[in-house]
Amino acid sequence: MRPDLFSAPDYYNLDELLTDEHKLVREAARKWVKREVSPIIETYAQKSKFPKQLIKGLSEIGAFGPYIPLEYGGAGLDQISYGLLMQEIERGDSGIRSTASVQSSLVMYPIWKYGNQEQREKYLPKLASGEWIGCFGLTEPDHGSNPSGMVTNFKDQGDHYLLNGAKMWISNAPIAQIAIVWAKDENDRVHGLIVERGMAGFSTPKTKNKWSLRTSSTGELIFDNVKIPKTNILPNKSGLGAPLGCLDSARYGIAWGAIGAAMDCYDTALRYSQERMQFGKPIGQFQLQQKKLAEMITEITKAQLLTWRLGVLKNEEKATSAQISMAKRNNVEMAINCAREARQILGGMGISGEYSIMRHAMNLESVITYEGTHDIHLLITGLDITGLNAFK
Ligand code: TGC
Ligand code: FAD
Repeated sequence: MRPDLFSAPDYYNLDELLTDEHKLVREAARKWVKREVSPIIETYAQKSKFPKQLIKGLSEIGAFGPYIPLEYGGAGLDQISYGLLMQEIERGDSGIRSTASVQSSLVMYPIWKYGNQEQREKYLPKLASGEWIGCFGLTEPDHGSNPSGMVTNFKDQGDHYLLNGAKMWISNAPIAQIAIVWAKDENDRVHGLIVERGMAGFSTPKTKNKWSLRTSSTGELIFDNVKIPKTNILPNKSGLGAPLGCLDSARYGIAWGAIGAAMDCYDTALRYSQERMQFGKPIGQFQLQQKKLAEMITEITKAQLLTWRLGVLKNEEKATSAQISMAKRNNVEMAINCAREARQILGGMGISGEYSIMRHAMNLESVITYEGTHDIHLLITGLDITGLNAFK
């Protein structure tokens, strides 16, 4: 891959809305991505391998538990800093952002919010430092968009629970020490269980042959009569609202992350359009290419404004789930469209691993599907504005 010359677009001077702390956090992440991610990421994507050596750096820039309090090893930052971290990491690669999203919002968050003090002290510092990696099991082979239908279940055996079932499409599963697993009790109530690698009957086969998110390790979670100590249930919240609450936090991070991928595509295409000569002119001088670039920066700017405002609402604890859905849906589609247009501006070079664009385009096909598909988020907005539920 070519040297990383990224220069971030900020067409509406949004930097003026950020605090010094926000800018410091972003700058540290941006430098880390340029130094550690960009030089190696194409090779790992081609090999479909997770670059484990990045775990330490992710922890050091605060990407494991950005908003988790310092006392548990988190970075104690606000929601805008969390968003900026996801933006910068996904500017490098969506798969690496996925690793950080899952660790922070889908593993540390439920332990922090729904766990007891003992669980927080046992797991959070190890997850924040990257000593342990976690994963989150909600999706099942027959229940993706409708997790309420899940069949994974546990039975009370007196001194322990017995867990059976399977989860699929689970990010980080093959490399995780712990899994937050959502399963039904004998009364059909959903609970979160902390399942640890090494428990008899628990396995995590790797998902092979992905054309997307190739730097993220994806797998299944199989539970065959796994004995779960009773101390491993998350005691402070149950029902489907518990996993969906974690998704709110992760979807918010993805809304920011997608902007990062779009900014990288735009910046690459802009530079290429100024350098690539055809018909004796830089291709950026042709109206058709200017239209693509002008529309890209317009959509990126709108997404930046939407997401910054969402961050303010999140900091004030006023952001609704439906507002988060709107931002996830809008920004990921915006990023896919930017990747597609940028790829065309680069002509044949657009499909080459010399540049990041095709990798972003392929990654974003997962991002538009996971954490609630594009259609599901539209229906969440539809429900919110009409009061009529398309899911029931
Ligand atoms: P519904 O009856 O609407 O709700 C059930 C209960 O949940 C509450 N709730 C929420 N709570 C918090 N946050 C939200 N966003 C919530 N949405 C709903 C709701 O109030 C209710 O509570 P209660 O107390 O009344 O029981 O549920 P439904 O069965 O009709 O389904 C609604 C639907 C379709 C919107 C929802 O299930 C959904 O979002 N489906 C999409 C599934 C999804 O997003 N899966 C993601 C899996 S994890 C993943 O993809 C990780 S990828 C990570 C990476 O690599 O980066
Ligand atoms: P389905 O639910 O079968 O949907 C198929 C199509 O039908 C979609 O277009 C959908 O929009 C549409 N559809 C479904 N219901 C409706 C409806 N009511 N109205 C209109 N259209 C509808 N899950 C986890 O739990 N943890 C993870 O870490 C995780 N990581 C992932 C990583 C990757 C790379 C991928 C690809 C997925 C991951 N997922 C994870 C799973 C992801 O959340 C699901 O793929 C997603 O929720 C969609 O479920 P599904 O694939 O079963 O599709």
